[in-house]
Amino acid sequence: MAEAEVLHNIKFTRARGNTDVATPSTDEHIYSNISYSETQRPGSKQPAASNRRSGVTSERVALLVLSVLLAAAVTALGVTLYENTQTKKSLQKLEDVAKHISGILSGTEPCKVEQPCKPPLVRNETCPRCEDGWEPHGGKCYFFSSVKLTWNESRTQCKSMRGDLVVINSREEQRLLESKVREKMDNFEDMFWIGLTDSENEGEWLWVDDTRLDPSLTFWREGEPNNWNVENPDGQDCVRMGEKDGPKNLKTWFDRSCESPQKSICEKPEKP
Ligand SMILES: [Ca+2]
Ligand SMILES: [Ca+2]
Repeated sequence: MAEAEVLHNIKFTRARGNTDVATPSTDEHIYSNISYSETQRPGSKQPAASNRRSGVTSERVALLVLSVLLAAAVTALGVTLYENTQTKKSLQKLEDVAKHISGILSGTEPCKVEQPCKPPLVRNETCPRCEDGWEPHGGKCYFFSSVKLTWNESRTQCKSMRGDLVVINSREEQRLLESKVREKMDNFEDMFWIGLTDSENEGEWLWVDDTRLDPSLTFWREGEPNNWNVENPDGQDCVRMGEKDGPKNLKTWFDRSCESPQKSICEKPEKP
């Protein structure tokens, strides 16, 4: 708002003469012109100043709100950074544990006395005693060979590593091997030799340790063994196992021509 100059006449009155005299006195009037800007008029409303104050107040409120928001953002950022740091620490610990376990299993890292290995990796609070490449379980070491050989060649390979083709003595052992083989198979035909054969007498199944197959502990696939002789006139006298995508009912044994190249499972006891 533009300033407006205002002119005001103000009258001052002064009594003339001696106040002790009874004659009436004559008042002397003095006028004075006083001018001032409307905006400076004492007691007048000052909308411009009020607007400025209002503007300043709004700016302060906005500043206060921004400060609160900034403080909240900084706090949230701090919490996020803290949580990220904790997560990274946890992941690092897990990674260290995984490396330690991997080192123990591969034999590159000795098992420390003050840090005994824990179940289910080992039994009796001791470290696994399998060589590099062998997988421990239940006091035994297993080697899953990816080289495809005849049944006899596979057995020779196992023996060269002071083991033999695997003998399955329990349902629990079959469950373990079925699970391991399922992971390692590339397709439904990609099976593994086990140490079971009827090459001596047809239908008389013997393990490589010369024990007879327990009829209550067999895991033949439906329709097996069938001694199918179209592929080989000698029939099928050796056993391979594996199921890639089929039912998980443990029934994964197939008799097969011993001359057919297959992968294989070797077994030997843990080191004393
Ligand atoms: Ca047979
Ligand atoms: Ca068969």
